[in-house]
Amino acid sequence: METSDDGAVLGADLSRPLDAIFINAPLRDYSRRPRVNDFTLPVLGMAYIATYAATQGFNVGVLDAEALGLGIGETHQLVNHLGPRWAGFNLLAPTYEISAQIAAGLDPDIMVMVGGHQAKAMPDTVITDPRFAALEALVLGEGETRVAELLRDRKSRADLPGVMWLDPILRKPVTGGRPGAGHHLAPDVDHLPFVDRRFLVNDPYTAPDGRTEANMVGARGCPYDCSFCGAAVSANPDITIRTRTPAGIIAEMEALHAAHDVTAFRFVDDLFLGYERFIRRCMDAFTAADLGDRFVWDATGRINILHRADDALLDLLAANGLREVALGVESGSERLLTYMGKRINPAMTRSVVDRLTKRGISVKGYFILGFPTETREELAATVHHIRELWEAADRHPGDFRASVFEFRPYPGTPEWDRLVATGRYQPTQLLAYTAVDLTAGGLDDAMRGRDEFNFSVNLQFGEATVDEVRAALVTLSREQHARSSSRR
Ligand code: B12
Ligand code: SF4
Repeated sequence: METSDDGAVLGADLSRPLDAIFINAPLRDYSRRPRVNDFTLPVLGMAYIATYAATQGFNVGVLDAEALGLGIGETHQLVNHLGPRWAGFNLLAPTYEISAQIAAGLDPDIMVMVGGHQAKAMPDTVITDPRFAALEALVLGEGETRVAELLRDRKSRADLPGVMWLDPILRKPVTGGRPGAGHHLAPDVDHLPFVDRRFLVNDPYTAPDGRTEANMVGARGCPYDCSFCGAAVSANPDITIRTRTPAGIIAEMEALHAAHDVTAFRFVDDLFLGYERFIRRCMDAFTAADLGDRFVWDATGRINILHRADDALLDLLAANGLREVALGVESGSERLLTYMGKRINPAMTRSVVDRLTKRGISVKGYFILGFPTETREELAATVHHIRELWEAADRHPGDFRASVFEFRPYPGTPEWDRLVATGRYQPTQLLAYTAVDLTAGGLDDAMRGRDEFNFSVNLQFGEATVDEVRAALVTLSREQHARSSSRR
């Protein structure tokens, strides 16, 4: 396998006809304002699909236009130049517009397939969008096995569950599926091949501390229903929640270590440390494999679950190499946390951060500012909460990092439905995501690394104005940046 001449399409053999290129759209048109952050997480979902398709004999590649900082024109020209049979898109709500513009620039004889959260949330809108005129298949949910079937034969879409297209005569969306094909909706995560890293721009990569790191998926789906979240259970009725066997997870870690000398791993799942029985099973296996002596790893978790965990379990997580756990703290207001359906409160968070950082486990907390119904006082409570969590961590070996976002609505989520039901917002307004430059044209060091996350629908959802929300976001991000720089 090779990359294309300019190295943009990864994993495909360009000397043979291409079956498919999977395109991750850029978040904005980088030909207008260049990308200023230099790191982004890998597109594991597309790499899973490409890996599986390659094992079925197809010649496929991945074009991660976000990671490469490509413009819209550059992206479709590159695909047209290579002329694959299919082009595939992972549609996320904020990248829908740009994906559609790329699709509109493709040669009409390249067949298009789409998947991802936005495809699932608004399938009819996507299918009838004239820019997706070449769309042959919209795949709801996890794509590995259905994509391979489509590459084998476009007509298989009639047999596949959760695959939609536009009836050419009636001009109406149609859904395929025959009895007995349900297994396609939840591929067996223990039998999928390990992600072939040749499809990824930046994984494994060398971290500033010199370690080689890789990202992994250990579980799929989340049983919680946080009102804002694209991964919320009610927004993903198709997903069967599954965890991989600890033995399979360890085997992938060992394979990455053997092939690339990876010693740090990051589980980017919706929720990895999601329930106690799984955590215990996994930690028993990690202990038996002596992972804590050789590797470190980061994972997503839940405050309520870690709050219930006893000290011995937290000790075991630390001993097994848990370096940083990412937690959705979201707000310092108990009322707002209840409104979001978080099932946590600020006192629980304080206790969990204290108990983890005491053991040398760092915490990355995610926060949302400007949430619907948030009062100015509640916004101030969140700012205060972040500061007290910083102070708590200052007393301990583990660190606390705050990652702060402006609220954005995603279709399909409970919060989206609640906003639309107020009658105050039209879906088109809620979908009008625009990139916001908080980096002063790339000069502000503190905001540069987070540029990809600074986009907004520019609507006021709580009591504070959009400008007030952004001012708080910039203040907190700068403080965080200063703290991180001084700890290095
Ligand atoms: C890692 C991650 C990233 C990475 C990689 C993103 C990527 N494009 O793959 C980075 C950091 C780059 C990222 C960026 C963003 N992300 Co993100 N990200 C995630 C995270 C945590 C895990 C994704 C993952 O690897 N999952 C595991 C794999 C196996 O699943 P998957 O990616 O969903 O892929 C499967 C299916 O979706 C489908 N599929 C995927 N692509 C395709 C393509 C075709 C053709 C087909 C048929 C099927 C198909 O098959 C795959 C295999 O089963 C998710 C959380 C989540 N629930 O997924 C959020 C999530 C997907 N991200 C989200 C968002 C909003 C973004 C950003 C727009 C946010 C931002 N900047 O603030 C940007 C988009 C930039 C971009 N163009 O990539 C939202 C999406 C919400 C929504 N309704 O759109 C999620 C759900 C987070 C959340 N909880 O709200 N993200
Ligand atoms: S915020 Fe986290 S816990 Fe809540 S639904 Fe999303 S992934 Fe699950």
